[in-house]
Amino acid sequence: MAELNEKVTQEYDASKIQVLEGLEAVRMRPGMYIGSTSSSGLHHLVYEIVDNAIDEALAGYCDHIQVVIEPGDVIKVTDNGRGIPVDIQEQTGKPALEVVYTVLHAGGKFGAGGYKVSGGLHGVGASVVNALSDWLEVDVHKNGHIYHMAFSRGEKTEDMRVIGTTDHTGTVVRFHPDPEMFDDTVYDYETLHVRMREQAFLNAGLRISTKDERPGKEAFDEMYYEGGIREFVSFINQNKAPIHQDVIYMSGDRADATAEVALQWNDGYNEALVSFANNIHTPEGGMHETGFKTALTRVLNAYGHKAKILKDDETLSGDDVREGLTAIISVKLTNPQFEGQTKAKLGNSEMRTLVDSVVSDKLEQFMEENPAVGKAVLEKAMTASRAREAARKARESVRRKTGLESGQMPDKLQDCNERDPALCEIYIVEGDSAAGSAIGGRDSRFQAILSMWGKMLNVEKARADKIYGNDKLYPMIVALGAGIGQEFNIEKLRYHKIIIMADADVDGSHIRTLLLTFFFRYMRPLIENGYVYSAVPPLFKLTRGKTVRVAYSEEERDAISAEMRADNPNAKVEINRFKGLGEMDPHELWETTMDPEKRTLRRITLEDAVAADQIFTVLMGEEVEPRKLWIEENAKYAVNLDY
Ligand code: 1YM
Repeated sequence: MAELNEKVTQEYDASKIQVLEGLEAVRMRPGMYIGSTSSSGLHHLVYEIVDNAIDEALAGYCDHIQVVIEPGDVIKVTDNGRGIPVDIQEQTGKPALEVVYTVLHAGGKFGAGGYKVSGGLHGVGASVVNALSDWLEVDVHKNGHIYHMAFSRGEKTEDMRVIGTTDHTGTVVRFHPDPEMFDDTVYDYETLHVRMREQAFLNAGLRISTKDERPGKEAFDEMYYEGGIREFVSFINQNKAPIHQDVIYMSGDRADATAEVALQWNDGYNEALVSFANNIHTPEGGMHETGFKTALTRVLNAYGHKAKILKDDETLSGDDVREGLTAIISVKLTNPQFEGQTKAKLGNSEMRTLVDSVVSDKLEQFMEENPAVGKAVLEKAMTASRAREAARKARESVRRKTGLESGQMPDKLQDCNERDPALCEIYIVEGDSAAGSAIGGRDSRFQAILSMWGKMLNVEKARADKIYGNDKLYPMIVALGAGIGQEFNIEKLRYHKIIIMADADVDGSHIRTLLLTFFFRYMRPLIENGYVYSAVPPLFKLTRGKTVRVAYSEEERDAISAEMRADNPNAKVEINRFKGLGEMDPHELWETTMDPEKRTLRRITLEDAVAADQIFTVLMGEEVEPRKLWIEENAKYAVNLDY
């Protein structure tokens, strides 16, 4: 950050703000600007405001940002930067503050000579938050005065005026999301906390605090990481066993960009490579990741040969050298080009060259200076290489034995008639009696049932060669039809809805977590494409005379019970708790859990692969202590996999 900041010397000038288009567009199509109007869009509002504060930190003027959820789901963001400019902008005759909050795409970011580096996601910004808030107010502390201004739904409601004096500088923004625009306006503290923690890791030396002031939900966290992404790597590896003590850190820059890489290998089998461009997560990778991967493989092979750890004819693949690797790549550049379906891939080819040269120079040097680490890393990669070869052989033999390529389906699958994957669903059901009800109740035209039985293999603890040959997983791999791991091909997937149907108890939660771990590790595109769901069976059955209704939560149970007694408060409503799926008859199961007209499905998403990796590792990994702690903290079977 520091090297880059020094280059940002040009001072703000109100004339640099450009005027683009109107805010009605934002209210008409909110999804275009914040992705969606669901929970993710709601949280996005906060990130937009915070991004402006982080830009101020990147420019070197701010070192503390506070994010508070006030009672009533009001968000307050405070920074100690210079304060948004309040002088009159020539072009519009209005204070810059007003323009920033009422004109779409206004901001120093867009004209030449503004920030050299900017985080703001695809440049939306403060005015979008105003457009989508039923009220928003800003206090700017600057020149010894507090300037105040208020807005609503994109419009100004109070002119800028001085409301007091101050001894410091900074910006305070408070807003309430517009209930007309969002499905739900309740904020999730943990979501904000995790995101702010990530930003604190990415901006070494920036202090960010989060606070929940809502009654009954009080919380406070302060994040400050002197070591930046080094500490990010340690954090991700905290419940894993590193094979070398210190995180390896490398950085370098060119005229208009910087690149930083931090990495550490652990004794596990998974790769956790997380990349960012201008503090924006790039889950689809891009040029910076490509540069990293190519250089890493090349450097380790070259070092291995030079140090005579590898024989002349031995070469390690990229997958071999990345087994058990946790790495963060963070680049900051002037003109990021975001590409791909979700604009989550970095397209600037100069970043490939930059990251490649940083890793080539620095990693080679590191290995030369730390031969013990070099040896440990290479030995691990060589073991990975041998295991991969064993897995390939196992896969081939399984293929020959069971006719994977013949298209023959497993016995445990009751398939549907439809052949178009977009219309097909597969229910993965635990236990024979539940599977029996599901087979009896389903609509066999488009619903297939796969029954699973017994304890499934814990994939976190197994290597690929075991997984291919596993008798529990194998029928599922064949039924889904798309292969696994490196060979996974989503085009071949036979169902676009994969529905995990398990009881709402500890065992059900266990099987769900196991299945999701498996999908996460070996069929991740299933989750990324939103094809995985969890069925939501009812918890209660309410009977009054001949009327039977079901409820999916305690609140719903109470509401329905009251409703059923509306005409006669003394009427008796019998309430029973469903013990499990196996207890329901086929008709009941269809009516409550499988009928597309009536059922509820929870889509499993992977918004935060880092968080997912953590939960899976803690719940499934070798280390027992963190798992115990996690379970204690998270009570009963509240595995919230819906993040
Ligand atoms: C809690 C949210 O928005 N802080 C903030 C925003 C700006 C500045 C400082 C700022 C920028 C510049 C000069 C400059 C913004 N200014 C603009 C614009 N916190 C928060 N803090 N002086 C102050 O860009 O040169 C947009 S954001 F466009 F007016 F410059």
